[in-house]
Amino acid sequence: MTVHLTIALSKGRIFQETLPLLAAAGIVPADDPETSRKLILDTNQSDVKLVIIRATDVPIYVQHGAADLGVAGKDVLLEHGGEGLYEPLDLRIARCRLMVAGDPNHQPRLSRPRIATKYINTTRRWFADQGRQVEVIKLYGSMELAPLVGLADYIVDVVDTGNTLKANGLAPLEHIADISSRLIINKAAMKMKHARIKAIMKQMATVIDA
Ligand code: PRT
Ligand code: MG
Repeated sequence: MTVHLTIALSKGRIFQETLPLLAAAGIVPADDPETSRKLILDTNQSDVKLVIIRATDVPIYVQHGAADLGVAGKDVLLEHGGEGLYEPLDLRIARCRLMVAGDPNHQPRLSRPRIATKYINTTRRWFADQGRQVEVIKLYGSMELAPLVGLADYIVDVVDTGNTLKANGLAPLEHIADISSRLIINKAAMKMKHARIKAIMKQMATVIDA
């Protein structure tokens, strides 16, 4: 019996850095999502296809079984909450840090400092756990702009080299979490397609440890 597998990936750094891991599992995409407009990509294996979606949508597709497997940043998984998912493998790719950042010389408003972020759940939790009262403002991108125009006192965002913060006169202030991408698996698929998924995980693990 052939087991069909759908793997959810976002294009950009996650797709690029997942390619060698897929290759280790014998899976090679038939198209390049950077140039193709297709949202479903065939692979060299007739029973495996890839769906190319926004990074924040990957856990949602896997949670609902629209994809069996996916690759998502821990930042995205912390924010999603992980419901309906197994997260068995740290792929150690697309690494960065989730940080509170701001202008180190800025005097925050005295009442509730405003934090702009796309990670509203993680941000609320971070400040609430420390008993700090803040107002969280949801943004969808370009968080670094918010402190420059007075929209927020601080931001919460992922930082890699720190060059983006620096170019905007901002600095990392508090370290919330180390981030890397994880293999995520739909809970029902893990049961129904166990042998196939276990084999892929094992083959991926050989290149992660190397
Ligand atoms: O771009 P889009 O809005 O579609 O979604 P996305 O930004 O969530 O996707 P993508 O592909 O950019 O990021 C996917 C995942 O890569 C994230 O969920 C993180 O887990 C991981 N990752 C690793 C990063 C970075 N490094 C990173 N540097 N994601 C984003 N950045 C951005 C950051 O937001 C900031 O704007 O790059 C800028 C900072 O980089 P430095 O090097 O200047 O510090
Ligand atoms: Mg991006």
